Amino acid sequence: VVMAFDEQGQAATYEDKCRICKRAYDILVNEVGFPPQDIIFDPNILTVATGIEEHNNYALDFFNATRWIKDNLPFAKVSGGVSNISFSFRGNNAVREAMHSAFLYHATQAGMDMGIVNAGMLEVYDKIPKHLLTAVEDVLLNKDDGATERLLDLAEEFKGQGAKKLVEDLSWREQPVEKRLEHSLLRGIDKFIDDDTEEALAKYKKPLSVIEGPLMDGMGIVGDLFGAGKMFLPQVVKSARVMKKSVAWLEPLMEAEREEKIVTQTSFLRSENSALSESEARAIATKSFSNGKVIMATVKGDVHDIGKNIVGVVLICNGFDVVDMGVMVSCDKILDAVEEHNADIIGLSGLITPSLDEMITVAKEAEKRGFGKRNIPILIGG
Ligand code: B12
Repeated sequence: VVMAFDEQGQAATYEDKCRICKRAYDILVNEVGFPPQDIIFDPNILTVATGIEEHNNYALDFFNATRWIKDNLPFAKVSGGVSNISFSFRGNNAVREAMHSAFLYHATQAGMDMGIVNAGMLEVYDKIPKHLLTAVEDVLLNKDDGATERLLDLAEEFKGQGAKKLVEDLSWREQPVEKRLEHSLLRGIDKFIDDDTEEALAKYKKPLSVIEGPLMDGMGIVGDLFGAGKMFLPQVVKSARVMKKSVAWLEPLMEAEREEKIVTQTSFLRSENSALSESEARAIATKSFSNGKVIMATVKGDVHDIGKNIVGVVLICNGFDVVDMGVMVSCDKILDAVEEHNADIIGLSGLITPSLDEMITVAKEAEKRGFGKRNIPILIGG
């Protein structure tokens, strides 16, 4: 990691950031033979809105220098310590969170690869109140001489808010259950998720309808914001945890639905044939409700499992026995499990592009092991 410093001190302006990073790059790559893809530049994120005029262009200088580094120093990465940007608003978390989020949004657009940021002090870009966002972006993009003054005035309105306030301001709890679920998913709040899931179940009747309805809708919004660079990885991790908690609350109910069917069928079988023992009848009933055994796994290299888990639950509800192998599962392990469990179906999940290649590998290896001749289908999804 190369910070943009030289014998004169730290680079503050666009020109100095570019010049020092270029100098370091040339020494590392051309003289030392260091691999350029292993260089991470930190071109200094410096505090804006300090009241000192020379500081007004600091954010813009960082964005522009990042763009220049990505265009001119091939393969090098860019990082930075984000919370520095908002130091002049210490004590005013609402403004700081908005500044961090807006800064990250513009910096990633410019090509910033990574950053050091307090995930607890990060607002969802699209959820920043519009007038605050305008004031923050006017400062970050140094729109005019009055930008700092306007943000300082506005900051008064937000004093004492921020991370703490999100938990304390419960006005969103007045909204319909779908909106509350969406809010919890977007903000990564798990405090009310069990209650809201229960309420949604009362409304939607079936657990699966809750998953496929409001929960999937909420995750769709999370995905869109993430894709647009308006939500950041730590926030999405929190959303994913909330989603998992909700699905975990619903899961036993779906299991219970299946168990009820098995119990009914078991007693029906025994009433038809009194020679059958309870366990024999149950085994037949279970089998009659089993459409086959599925080995489910997220393929090697991929950690996404929410979709796989949901599909697993849906399959169970539809009478399949599911062996869930988890995430990042190697080809060999998946295929060994098929043999060990004498499975009927392979289910592969993966959401990142390289997973598609990994799925092809699994399919080819499955063919080699003769699963094709045994008519074992491979379901892929993601
Ligand atoms: C949540 C999430 C994460 C979470 C995952 C948490 C978890 N435990 O799963 C975290 C934050 C960890 C994460 C990490 C990353 N993510 Co991510 N993530 C998402 C996000 C926002 C939602 C995925 C999700 O859960 N959706 C909800 C579920 C219910 O939907 P689903 O997965 O599509 O599943 C449905 C179907 O696809 C299908 N299905 C799924 N599996 C199967 C299997 C079978 C057999 C069948 C029949 C059907 C089926 O049925 C499901 C129900 O309908 C998506 C964006 C999006 N909207 O999809 C990005 C997304 C998938 N992630 C992405 C990326 C890039 C990453 C990272 C590489 C980011 C990074 N730079 O580190 C890492 C990946 C690390 C790795 N090695 O895997 C990209 C992938 C882009 C690409 N083309 O490769 C996406 C598309 C976001 C984006 N637009 O950039 N991510």
